[in-house]
Amino acid sequence: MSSKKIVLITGATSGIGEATAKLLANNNFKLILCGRRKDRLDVLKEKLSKVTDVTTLSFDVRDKAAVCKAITSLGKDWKNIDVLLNNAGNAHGLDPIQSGNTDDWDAMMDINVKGLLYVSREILPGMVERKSGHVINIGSIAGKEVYPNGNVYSASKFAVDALTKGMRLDLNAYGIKVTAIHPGLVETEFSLVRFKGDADRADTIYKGIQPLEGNDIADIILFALTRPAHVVVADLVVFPTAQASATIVNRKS
Ligand code: NDP
Ligand code: 8X3
Repeated sequence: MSSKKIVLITGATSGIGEATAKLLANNNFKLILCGRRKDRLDVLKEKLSKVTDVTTLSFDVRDKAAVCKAITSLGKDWKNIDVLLNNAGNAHGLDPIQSGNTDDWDAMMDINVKGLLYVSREILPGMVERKSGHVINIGSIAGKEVYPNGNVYSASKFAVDALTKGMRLDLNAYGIKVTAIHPGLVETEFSLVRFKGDADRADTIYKGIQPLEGNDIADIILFALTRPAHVVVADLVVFPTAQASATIVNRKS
C-alpha cells in the first residue's frame, strides 16, 4: 500500500494552487487537482503523473450539487483524503461599497466563503471518522485588515479567518490539524481576475516591488504539511519584504 498522503487542492489550475500541486508532487504526495478549467487540469495531470499519482475533478465550488457529485465520484484509492487545501478563490472588482457591483459581491461570497464550506462539508466527515487529517485554508491579509475598496473581498476573507478558527475548535477532538495562511501581494492571475482581464491595471498592483510568487506560498504549505504530528502551524501571515500592511507598500518608482 502506498504511504503517500492524499491532498485535494481546490484552485489548482493557476497561481498558488498550481505551484503547490507541482511542489507537493515532488514531495511524496498524491494529488486530487480541482478547478473549473478542465483543459488546464488535463495538462497538469499529464505533467505531474510522471512523478506521482494524480486525479482531477472539474467543478465550480459555487455549485453545491456539483461539489458533492465530484467528491463522491472518487474511487476507493482516492477517498481517504489526508489534506484539504481550500485555495480556490478570487477578488472580483475593487469598488467603493456604495457603487459595488452586486454580481461581484455574489461571486466573492459564493466562491470564497460558501464554496470553501461546500468542499469542506464533503471531506471533513471522513477525516473525523478516521481521526486524522489536515485542513489548510488560504485566507489573505485582506482577512486581517480592511483596505479602501476592498470591502466585500475583505468580508469574504474575514469569514475564511472565522471559519478556520471554528474548524480548529470543532475538529480539535479528532486530532485534525487546521492551518490558515494569509498572504499579502502574490503575483498570480488574481489581479487579472479582479480587474476582469485588464492586464495593464493588474500589472500596476505589482509595479515597483518584488511580489511573492505562487512558489513562495507553496513552500510554506509544504512546511506546514511536514511538521511532526504534534505540531500545527495555526495562523500565518506572509508578505513580500516590500509590504508592511494591506496598504503600506514600499514601491521603487
Ligand atoms: P488565481 O486567480 O491565479 O487562482 C485562483 C484559482 O481559484 C484558480 O485555480 C481558479 O480555477 C480557482 N477558482 C476560482 N473561482 C472558482 C470557482 N468558482 N470554482 C472552482 N475554482 C475556482 O489566484 P491565486 O492563486 O492568487 O488565488 C488563490 C487563493 O489565494 C485565493 O483564495 C485568493 O483569494 C488567495 N490570495 C491571493 C493573494 C494574491 O495576492 N494573489 C493574496 C492573498 C490571498 P478555475 O478558474 O479553473 O476554476
Ligand atoms: C489578496 C491580497 O491585498 O490584494 O488577497 O487583497 S490583496
